Amino acid sequence: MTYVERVLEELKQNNPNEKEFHQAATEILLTLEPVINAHPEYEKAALLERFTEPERVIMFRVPWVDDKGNVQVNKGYRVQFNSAIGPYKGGLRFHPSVNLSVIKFLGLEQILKNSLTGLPIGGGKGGSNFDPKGKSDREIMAFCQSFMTELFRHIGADTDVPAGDIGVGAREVGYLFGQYKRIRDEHVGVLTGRGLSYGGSLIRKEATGYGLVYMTAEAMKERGESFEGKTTIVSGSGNVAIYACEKAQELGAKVVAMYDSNGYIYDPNGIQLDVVKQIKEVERARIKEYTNRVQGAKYVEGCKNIWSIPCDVALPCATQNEIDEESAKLLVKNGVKYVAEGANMPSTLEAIEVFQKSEAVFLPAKAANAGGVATSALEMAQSSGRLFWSAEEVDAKLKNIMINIYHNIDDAAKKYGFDGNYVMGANIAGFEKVADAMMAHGIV
Ligand code: NDP
Ligand code: 2IT
Repeated sequence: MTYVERVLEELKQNNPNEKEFHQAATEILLTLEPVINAHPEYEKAALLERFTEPERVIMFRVPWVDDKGNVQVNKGYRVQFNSAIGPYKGGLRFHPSVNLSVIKFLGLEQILKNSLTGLPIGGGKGGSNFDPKGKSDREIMAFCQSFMTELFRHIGADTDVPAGDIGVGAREVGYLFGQYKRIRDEHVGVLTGRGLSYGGSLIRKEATGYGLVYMTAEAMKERGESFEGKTTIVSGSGNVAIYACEKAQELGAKVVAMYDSNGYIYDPNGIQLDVVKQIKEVERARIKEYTNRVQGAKYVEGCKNIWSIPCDVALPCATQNEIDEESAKLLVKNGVKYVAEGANMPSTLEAIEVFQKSEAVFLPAKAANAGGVATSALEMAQSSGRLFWSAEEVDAKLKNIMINIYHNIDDAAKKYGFDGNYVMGANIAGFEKVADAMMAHGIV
């Protein structure tokens, strides 16, 4: 048994029932073998054992009162995974499926993603099993205030800087920030994704989706191609999906399908994004509504069959494991050329294997969706410097970062003899910097 295999085995034994965490750790650790073999000192320093164990896990009770006067109790989490290269950084997810395993998988991914951005940010993630769907603004506020009343003591602009993720957008970040400021009496960059009137950055809202498309466009350019005329599927219809769709359309793609957790819309004439924005961002309604407003579009109950629609480009932007082996095989059979992950871990391990064995270019989440957190780091830079950059400035920096990440992961894959294997390239390129910093810090 190799060092990597032993650590993975022990991780599974020591963290039973954390299936998402096991999945992310398996994907990462097994690809690090070449780096580990080149550095025997890592095993002596128990580097991988430390890398896969969060520095700190915070779990807390979140009590709040709903509109009927009933007391509700949710679970709150913050996993401060790794601060070797910078303060903990990563989003908060509010979704009923959130548990410790989900937050740990996201936190582990975040360490390497943040490293890939080239900016000084460590890895963390948090959230709650609270379900924002169907709640009034007052209920959302009550929940966010209670959540922050515990979280505030663990975070700080130089310690740990949360942001949004599923179920946490501008509204939630606003309530969370308001409560932090009230308790601490400090107007600082303790959260990113803030509103533009109180310290946020232009382009942060668009950054993950735009960044995903910038990287995919670079991969296309390297192959003498572009988005122009490419039939594209964007799953989800939240923050990442909407702005991935916007940028892909701007570059000439024909986006034909999107979904929410109830079902998908198929519009052979190309999705009208202003209609989706109105339904999702303004009305917070269901995507099904699209067919009442746009002629020729159809709605199909259930999400999975979206991947049976033939496409050139697949951009999964909803949630983990939304593409399983069967869906991956269908996509490949129908001739998909590019799969770029906007969501975190949207492909199962089996699906990744199918893509890797195919002709398709596969850009893994921790590289392809790094534009969001990279722009969060740009927001942190603006906060500390008391600056406000123009949209053009931030967008240019974002694009540059995404192009750099693409070439870094491409180079790392080539360096170890795995040309075109971007899963390997991303894991290795992200890990090298974190490993170097951890070794420099001694046994901590
Ligand atoms: P949003 O809450 O804005 O949107 C999530 C979208 O995904 C919604 O359309 C939602 O549908 C759908 N969805 C969520 N859970 C499921 C599910 N179990 N099955 C089917 N559809 C589902 O979140 P974001 O757009 O911010 O996040 C999307 C993904 O991108 C996540 O994986 C997140 O971790 C990742 N990500 C986000 C970043 C960011 O900056 N926001 C940065 C990098 C990655 P419904 O409304 O019905 O729930
Ligand atoms: O998964 C992610 O990278 C995010 N949800 C964004 C995190 C951030 O701190 O901007």
